Amino acid sequence: MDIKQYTNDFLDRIIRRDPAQKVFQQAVKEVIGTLTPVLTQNPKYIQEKVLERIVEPERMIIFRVPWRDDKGEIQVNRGFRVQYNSALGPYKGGIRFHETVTADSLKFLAFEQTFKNSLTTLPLGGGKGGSDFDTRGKSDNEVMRFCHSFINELYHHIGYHTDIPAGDLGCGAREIGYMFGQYKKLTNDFTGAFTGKKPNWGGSLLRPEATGYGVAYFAQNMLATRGDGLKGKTAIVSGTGNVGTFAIEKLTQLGAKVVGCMDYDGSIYDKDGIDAEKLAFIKDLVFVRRGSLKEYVKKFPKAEFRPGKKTWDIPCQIACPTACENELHTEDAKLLLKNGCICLTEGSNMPCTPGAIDAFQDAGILYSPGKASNAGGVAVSGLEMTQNSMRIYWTREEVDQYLQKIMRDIHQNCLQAAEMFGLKGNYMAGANIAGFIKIADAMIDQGLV
Ligand code: 2IT
Repeated sequence: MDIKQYTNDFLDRIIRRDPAQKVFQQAVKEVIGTLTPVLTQNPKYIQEKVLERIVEPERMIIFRVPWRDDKGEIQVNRGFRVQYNSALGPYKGGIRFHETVTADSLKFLAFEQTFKNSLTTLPLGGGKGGSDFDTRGKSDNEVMRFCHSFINELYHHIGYHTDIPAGDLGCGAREIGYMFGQYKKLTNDFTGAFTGKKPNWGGSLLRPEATGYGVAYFAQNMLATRGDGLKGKTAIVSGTGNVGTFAIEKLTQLGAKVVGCMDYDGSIYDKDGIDAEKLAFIKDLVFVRRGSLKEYVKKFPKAEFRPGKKTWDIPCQIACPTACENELHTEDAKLLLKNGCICLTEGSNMPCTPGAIDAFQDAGILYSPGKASNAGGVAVSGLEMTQNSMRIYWTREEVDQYLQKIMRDIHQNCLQAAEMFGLKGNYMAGANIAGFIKIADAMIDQGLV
């Protein structure tokens, strides 16, 4: 069989079936494009129609979320949960609250999550959920009423052994708290049905930091393959949410100087580097005051605020996109390369467009896909589930040791899988291949379900 022809026909069918699902198509194309050697050596995956099965979520739930705002007016949002694949464990993945959330975007994120969770080495299936509700500009009471209404429907479908949501964009400890509270009220059951809980009621220490720290550890592992390290390197981190702030923190602790970051309003360029004091200011701004990075330059006037501008023109050696999908385009990649970037470690899910990835790979710099380098967050979610089952808490140091080991193992598994199939040093292929084989074999073992 001509494998190239088979995968091309397969992608055509996906596009014909759901022509409007652009980001999902993009994610599938990226994965399938790297599987040719695996399919060639293992015809069983074709015979068993694993590709055809893996691109269909096991279940998608779409529901109405009515709630009342502070003015007493009724608002109606749309809620979703994509229970994508449970071959390796219960569905696991975050909840995104943002105006851009659609069935397409969550199906793509759930697909990515399934591969990412497979890479974590933990027994986790893949899922994702959310709503087109935007937490920005809402009061705590509005957020609580919305979260309670969201759970009034979602609680039927989730559970400790079934589907364990966590946070994502627009959904942090506050939202998890309101959702967990309502879930507990409705089920009369205190279990670890959510992760990303606060540590005083079941959460794991280091869960907030885990994704960002994991990104920095992954970059460190990649650089080590070239006898290099983070010490003295200039770095850029695009987002300043949960992933970005903690990536800045760990990159700095490991010796890099982070000189730029961004939020919805624009970016900052701070040539002196964002040290611990400046980062504390950003964290307070983002997580407590929910303000804009514009304020950074009022406090630290030597830095520059660039309204509406992204970070990618700022010269750096290490770049970590941590904002959202398709935030880094071909022109941005070219600019980064021209300015001396040697390592691109994705912190968000699919932040680089296909053209940008090609540019990095053609230039031969270190490039890692989010499903490998941002897996630290969901990995510590997995550790939170373990602690909940055992009814114990691990110390910060214990969780950090596990996190470092998991990031090392993911890095190693990507390298090995890539090398085994003749694609040495290609982290994207390695992540897709290692993630795929584990899920595909489990699906075959479990038969047609
Ligand atoms: O994209 C992600 O990996 C997450 N939002 C975290 C998911 C989780 O279950 O911790």
